[in-house]
Amino acid sequence: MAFELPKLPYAHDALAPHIDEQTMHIHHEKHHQGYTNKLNAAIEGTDLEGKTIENILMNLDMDNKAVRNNGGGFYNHSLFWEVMSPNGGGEPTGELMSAIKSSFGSFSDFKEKFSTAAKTQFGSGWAFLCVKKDGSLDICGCPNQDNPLMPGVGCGGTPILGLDVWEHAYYLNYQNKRPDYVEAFFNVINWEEVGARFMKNK
Ligand code: MN3
Repeated sequence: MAFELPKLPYAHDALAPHIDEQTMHIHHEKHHQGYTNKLNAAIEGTDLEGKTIENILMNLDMDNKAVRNNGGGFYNHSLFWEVMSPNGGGEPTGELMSAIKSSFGSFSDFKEKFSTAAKTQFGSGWAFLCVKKDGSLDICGCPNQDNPLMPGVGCGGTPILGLDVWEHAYYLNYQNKRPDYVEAFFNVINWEEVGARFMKNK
């Protein structure tokens, strides 16, 4: 069974003005579809066919550039759409908030550390909030489509929140002003979904 482009959980214009409709169309239907197609082509007829994307990434041969780039791209964008919502923003609650406080000090300390990872990721890449094996949270930046499920990448946890800082994610609306895009992202974070992912992976 080949990987399929997941449907967006909201309309393309639902995240505006924070993320504009045209960017969502191009990002989802061109970029994410492209990673999906190229991932399927790269695993077809190999022993990776039929495995879950998590299994593929956790056991990845980092020299397999086609699967590293496109499997990473498939997974990262699938996470990205789900952790945003038109009803998002604000702050998390419950056990996730407790974990944020115990790992970073406060929500604003977390926000600053996550934003710094996103703003300072050189070139193309991602910022991730991850759950580690001991249940603590960590933040890392990763280049290109790498993510911390891959061997030796980032902070080595399971990503529960990811922010795409490739220029294709923001350039139409924000041009070179990546910090403005990072700030706007906090208005659409779906903390309910991030919290559910925390509970599942802690
Ligand atoms: Mn992207």
